[in-house]
Amino acid sequence: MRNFTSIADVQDLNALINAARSCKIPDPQYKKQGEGKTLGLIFMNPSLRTRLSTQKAGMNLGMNVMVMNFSGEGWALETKEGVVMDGNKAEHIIEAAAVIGEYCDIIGLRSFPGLIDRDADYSEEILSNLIKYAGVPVISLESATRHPLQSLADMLTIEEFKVVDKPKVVMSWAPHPKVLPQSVPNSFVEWALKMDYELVVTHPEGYELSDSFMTGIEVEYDQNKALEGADFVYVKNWSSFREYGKVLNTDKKWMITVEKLGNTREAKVMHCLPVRRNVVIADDVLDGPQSIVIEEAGNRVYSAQAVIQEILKSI
Ligand code: AN0
Ligand code: CP
Repeated sequence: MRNFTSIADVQDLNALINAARSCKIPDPQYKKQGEGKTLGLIFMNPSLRTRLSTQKAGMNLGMNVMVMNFSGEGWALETKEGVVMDGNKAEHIIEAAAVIGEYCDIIGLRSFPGLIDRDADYSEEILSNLIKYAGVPVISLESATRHPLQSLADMLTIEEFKVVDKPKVVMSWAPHPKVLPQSVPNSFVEWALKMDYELVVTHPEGYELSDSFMTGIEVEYDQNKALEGADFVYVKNWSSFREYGKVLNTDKKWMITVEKLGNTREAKVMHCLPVRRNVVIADDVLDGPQSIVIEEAGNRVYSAQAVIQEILKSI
């Protein structure tokens, strides 16, 4: 593996999940795998889990890790080619990417969508320019359209907690006051589709994800019906793809509560975090025995470690 930006970069998904699982068993060999190599983590947006878990994964592999918060601390970046840079953007990504590539052996990038121009977001301008000009492998730390490290941790978590061979996994939209990316749900269905799961997506009308992610996936607009018999409920808000970047619905009835879980098979509840309590998921669910959100976040270290290990093999 050279870059890790989507499931398409993964040759053997089961092997990668097993590698992540193995990373949980301490092994002195790990520290040697990244010795002398530098991991640079570039954040255009805030982060808790991705920043700390990927940094920890690099440290577990004996790497030097540098983290830079670009927004506020870096120069304002131009990404369009051929422009006259007489506005307020001080540096072009052509130079910035190449320079970061001089200092790092692997680069991680977090770059959220602007959620205004759908075509620009879905063309993954920043991520693809970084890959083009950095000259070293690039890992997505959540891009405009995907969050593959999260999805890998999610698959690992489902594999660890499932009690039937083919669990029913329901991805449910939930309300949120802010405009959020489609990256996490896009990515989740892209990965879950490759697993042996019964996958159902539920959301209000108007929240259909892009066809390019949803082809072949069952949508049930009735949340209660979708939740029937679920083994896992993957909760997430996203903004509308069709009416791009708009909040169309804030109906509190979509919040995940203990009552809603009543017709599931004692479903485990997942969320990538950060989660707004009593807006997205009720307190009694998050504080109750069905929530596995902390274990899920814990798995972020091992999913990042397995991906970095795989990339280190190629450099
Ligand atoms: C981000 C999102 O929804 O994509 C990051 C989640 C990992 N969430 C928020 O901005 C609240
Ligand atoms: N789940 C996740 O990626 O969290 P952060 O945004 O805090 O990194």
